[in-house]
Amino acid sequence: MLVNGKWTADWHPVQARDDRGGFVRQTSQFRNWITRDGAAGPTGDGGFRAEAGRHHLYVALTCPWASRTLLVRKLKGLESAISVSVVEPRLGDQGWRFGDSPGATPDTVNGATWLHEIYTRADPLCSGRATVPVLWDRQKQTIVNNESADIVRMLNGAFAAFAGNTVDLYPPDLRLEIDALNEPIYRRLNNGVYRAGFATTQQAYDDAFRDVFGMLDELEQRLDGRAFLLGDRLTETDIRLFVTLVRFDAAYHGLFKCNLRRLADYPNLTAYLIRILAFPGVAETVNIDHIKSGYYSIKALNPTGIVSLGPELAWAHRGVIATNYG
Ligand SMILES: N[C@@H](CCC(=O)N[C@@H](CS)C(=O)NCC(=O)O)C(=O)O
Repeated sequence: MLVNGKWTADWHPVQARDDRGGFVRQTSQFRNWITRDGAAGPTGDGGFRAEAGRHHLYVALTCPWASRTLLVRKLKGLESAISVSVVEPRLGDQGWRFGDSPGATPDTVNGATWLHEIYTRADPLCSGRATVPVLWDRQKQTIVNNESADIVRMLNGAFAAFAGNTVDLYPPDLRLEIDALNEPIYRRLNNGVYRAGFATTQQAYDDAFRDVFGMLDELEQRLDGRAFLLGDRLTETDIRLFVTLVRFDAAYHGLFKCNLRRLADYPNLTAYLIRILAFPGVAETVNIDHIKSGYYSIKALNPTGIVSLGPELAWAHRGVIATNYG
């Protein structure tokens, strides 16, 4: 992580824990908002106006948080307005690195080797973890925001003039329901799997494990007879759930010890996953090779770095998974 702008070599996935040994996620530091007219958003400073070609998104295909933003960029048809760089799947001794292995790209905007250089370019005395996603502003030469939940909202809301369609993932009539459902899905499932995987006490693991499977059981019931979480429209909440489901059997079931059931054992959730994968462009944002090699490279959990060959993913044989991001 960065300390006053200098990289310190002791990267470890768990930098903070609560008094019961539970994993505590760092809060994101850059919280400006891109808006249609450049006015300030809910947090941060103003001056970040939506413009085609002004912004660049840094992502890892391993990472569910980054994948949320990539997915929204696709579903909104913002590919020509917002460019993308994809880091190498494995975290190195200086965190995320740019490269040219299959599915990864160089940093075409700042020419960086390591993602942490983007952070110190934005703030030379920056401290904290250099996480993906990062939304970069070419004009101001700084990071707009590094919190995926914010980036998802701004890509959906501020870029209407540049979107290739009229898809709205946060429609006004569903906002209350979306916000209400996002909270437990994040706490119990999106972050719950990390709390299980990175727990440092049995108690913290047990609590997280129960949260994960309690939530999956509830969602399995909720999807009985419904196409999407809030009815027949795909919303932001579906995107947030999808990125965890698509990684579940490949990474969380084995490496994070979320192994009461596989996702494949939930018929409604599996059908739902396949339904979302079938949207044009969605499968391109999913790279199982990056997901597996990325998670299994976390040394604290897997010192040998050996990547599991299984499990077989029934939905991945339907030709819906691209191995390269294009
Ligand atoms: N709150 C952030 C979390 C992002 C995050 O934790 N990303 C992970 C990858 S899944 C990361 O970049 N970790 C690098 C590190 O912790 O040093 C968001 O949702 O945008």
